[in-house]
Amino acid sequence: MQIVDLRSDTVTLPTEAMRRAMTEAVVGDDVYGEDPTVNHLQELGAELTGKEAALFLPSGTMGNLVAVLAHCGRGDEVILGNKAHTFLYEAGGISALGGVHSCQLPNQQDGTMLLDDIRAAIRPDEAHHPVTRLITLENTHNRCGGVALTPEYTRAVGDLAQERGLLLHMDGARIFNAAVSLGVTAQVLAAPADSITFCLSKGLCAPVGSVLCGSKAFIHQAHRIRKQLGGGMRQAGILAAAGIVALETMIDRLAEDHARAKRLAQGLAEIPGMVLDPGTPFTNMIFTGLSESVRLDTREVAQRMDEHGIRVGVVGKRRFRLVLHYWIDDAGVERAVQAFADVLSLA
Ligand code: TLP
Repeated sequence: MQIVDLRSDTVTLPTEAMRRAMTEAVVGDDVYGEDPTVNHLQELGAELTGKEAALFLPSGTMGNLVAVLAHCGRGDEVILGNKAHTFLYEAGGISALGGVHSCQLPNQQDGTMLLDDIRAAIRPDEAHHPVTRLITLENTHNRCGGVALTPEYTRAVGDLAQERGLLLHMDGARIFNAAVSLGVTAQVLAAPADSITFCLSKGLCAPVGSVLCGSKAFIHQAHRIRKQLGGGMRQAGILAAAGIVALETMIDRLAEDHARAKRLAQGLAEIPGMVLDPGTPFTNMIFTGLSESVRLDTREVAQRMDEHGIRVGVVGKRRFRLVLHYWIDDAGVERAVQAFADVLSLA
């Protein structure tokens, strides 16, 4: 039975074209800066985000960590959302490894933090307080339903940061989903930020890797921190080759995932017991819950869905996350709807 894996877009396998590019990649020692394929990927990443320079990293988590460590010193404070991936899912790395203090502000449903909340959170210059150094945003915002932050909002946060002498980092793990859904370029979305991380290994299907982009001076510093963290990779061009294929061929097609997410949501909305989050989906993710009439909890439902060959993401006792990606076609969407209908009719 073919599995329809809706748990995440991180489960995507590399395409045939990626596998071919990986076998044929010209490589060198990237710690010496001598891997032409890594260098090419970094140039592409910088160009796509409109930054001066870029750095290839093993993961999005390391990209965010390196960015925060490059922007902040020990004891400095970063302002981020209470639903930010960096706050929830990166094992507290910024504090554990960087001694960076975090100030978590409520994320609104649309993935933003209120400008007034940010203003109020900036510390006065006083010996009792840590020094506020950095603001981070997430686009698209994972735990806020995969919603895209608009260029206007990002610009407003960028202006505020600049006014108050702060830096702005963007966790743009899915920045191309945001760009495609808003009909703007990633450059526009990244422009107000001093740095941005984007991932190659989610909707873009590359097997490994993220790219951190920013000014030349910032990337110089980030390069040293990546080495400190053990993230300097040698013949990494094998991986970067897949990343190049991802950037050259997989961005525009993300619109197909967004369209399938809409179709899946429409199908699910018809099923008694399913309660979709308002507005879902915004991009390639659906957040949905079980009504009180359903006796089973999400784990039990997920187990039964597994028996139908459908894997779903459990994000709470009553909530699922379903993520569309390259390896889920129209037939997969139909099968997922049918399986939910069958499982919930017996639940
Ligand atoms: N997100 C994963 C899980 O960790 C939750 C997923 O399945 O969505 N920023 C954002 C916004 C992310 O969603 C993720 C991964 C990362 C950073 C980290 O990327 P990796 O997994 O490459 O370290």
